[in-house]
Amino acid sequence: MSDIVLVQPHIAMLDELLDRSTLPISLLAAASVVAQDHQVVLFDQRTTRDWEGELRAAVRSGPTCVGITAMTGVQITGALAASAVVKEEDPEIPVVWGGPHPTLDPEGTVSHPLVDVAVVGDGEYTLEDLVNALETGRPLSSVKGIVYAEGDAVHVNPRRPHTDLDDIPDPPFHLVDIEKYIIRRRNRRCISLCTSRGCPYQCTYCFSPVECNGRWRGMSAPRALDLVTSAVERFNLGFVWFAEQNAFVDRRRMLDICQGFVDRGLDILWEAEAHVTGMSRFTDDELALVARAGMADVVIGVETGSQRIADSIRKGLRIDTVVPFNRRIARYSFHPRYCFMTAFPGETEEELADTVRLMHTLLDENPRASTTALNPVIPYPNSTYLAEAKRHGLVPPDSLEGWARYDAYAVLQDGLDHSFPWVTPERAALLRRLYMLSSFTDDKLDFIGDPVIRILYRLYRPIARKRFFNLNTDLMGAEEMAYRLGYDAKCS
Ligand code: B12
Ligand code: SF4
Repeated sequence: MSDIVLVQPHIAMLDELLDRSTLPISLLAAASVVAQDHQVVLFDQRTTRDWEGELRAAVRSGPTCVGITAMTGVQITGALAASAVVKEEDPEIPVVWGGPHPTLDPEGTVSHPLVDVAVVGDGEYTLEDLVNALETGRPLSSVKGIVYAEGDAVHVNPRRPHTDLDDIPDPPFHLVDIEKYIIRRRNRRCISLCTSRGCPYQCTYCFSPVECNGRWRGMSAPRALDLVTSAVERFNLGFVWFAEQNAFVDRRRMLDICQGFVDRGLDILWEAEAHVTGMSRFTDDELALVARAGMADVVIGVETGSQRIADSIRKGLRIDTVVPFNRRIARYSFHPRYCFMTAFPGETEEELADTVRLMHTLLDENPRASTTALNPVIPYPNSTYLAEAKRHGLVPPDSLEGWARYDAYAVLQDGLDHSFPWVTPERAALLRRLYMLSSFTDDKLDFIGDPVIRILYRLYRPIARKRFFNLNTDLMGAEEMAYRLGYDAKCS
């Protein structure tokens, strides 16, 4: 029998296309404290073939609670399916949700009849405290960092202070068969690790300002180095994917970590996330050290080519600095991947063209650069962007089932004009086509496992690139079909 059962929902977007699933790092982190003195079992809908049968059996054995993680969007569908299984087997077992969606909307989350408790923010000590309260009969009102339902009433407890990342144990990797989660990056064995959380910026559409209100925190450099070194040695890794929002906040710490990788002779490549403004503060020598220390990929949110939109979403970015920044970093060995979005209220055709032109310039001037697909921005619960969207007529979902349809792919499929009142049917059709073409403009889909599809994709790339950058979006029948097939594969 297990004391605590954890469930990682399906992340449908990538599951069907990737050979391997990403490590369920959120659940591993959440369980790191409680796993020290409790039996914990983790089911992953992506990798446990009969997750439902195994979950039913585990629930029948009477655990203290079942914990499930969820982001807004399709993960909620899998999270609800798992919650339903628990309640069918034993309605008395508390179902606890944590992660970005319950953190953004804890009250909405526990208003659902299948969810009892929402954990807000960091889970390590809150889960431990909650399990302890459930086991000893201590009232839930004493557990900081949760929102819970009692009959028709919803109780909102005070927030727990952010976890000191130097205090927490390493992720309890023994809860998973790690070989199932070793993905290939640059043909090296890779898992994700997390050494910092939060972000100092205040982008209106993002989860981070709601969760941490501009507060970034990281493990000390020595602790981060030890975590990485031990995971690299234990799992024979050649690549580490830092599941963090902004690695370039604390310059000294970042440089100490990089110097540590070099001094320890760690033969690893890695990926991190950055903001143009923060990364620009690094001198040439410092960026050279970052490259020497193995940074192979850096993900950078630019979002738009329009200064008006950048200001309206509080991106904290001067758009005219992006091209010089890209030129400057072009001399280093790392590959920047720039993120862009569309479908902002009031976005004009000229502003959309500015975005496409900026994407073109970035790709043109740095052969290592790539851009993400041109995703529509999604108004997340309780974000400032949602408040803005409401002023433009948006009626947000009022149930978990509704939020489950709130991700870029579902919204594109439903029709952007259907989801967002400020998007006309013509613009919705244009944005959907731009999204599809932008998926082909560089090597972003090179991870596709099927070699035939990969070759077709590479052959088509130059055509898509030309059409995208000329804003020539009249799709041919085959492209439309590829889009539909791609969509179905992502979401089935
Ligand atoms: C790595 C990452 C991914 C990875 C893997 C995620 C995974 N879970 O396996 C990949 C690349 C697959 C991914 C995909 C996407 N992601 Co992502 N991702 C991240 C990132 C950068 C780090 C997540 C992470 O691992 N953090 C480290 C862990 C330790 O922290 P954590 O997840 O917050 O977990 C802690 C607490 O939340 C809590 N907790 C979490 N779960 C649970 C469960 C229980 C029971 C308990 C008690 C506690 C608990 O305890 C943990 C420890 O303290 C975050 C940024 C961020 N701020 O989190 C975005 C983020 C989570 N992603 C986001 C988005 C939007 C996406 C995509 C939709 C993007 C897209 N358009 O494609 C996709 C969709 C996935 C899908 N369809 O479901 C948003 C989610 C916003 C939201 N409203 O939910 C975030 C917050 C980015 C952002 N700033 O907006 N992502
Ligand atoms: S810079 Fe990125 S992580 Fe930070 S608030 Fe903006 S979107 Fe969120």
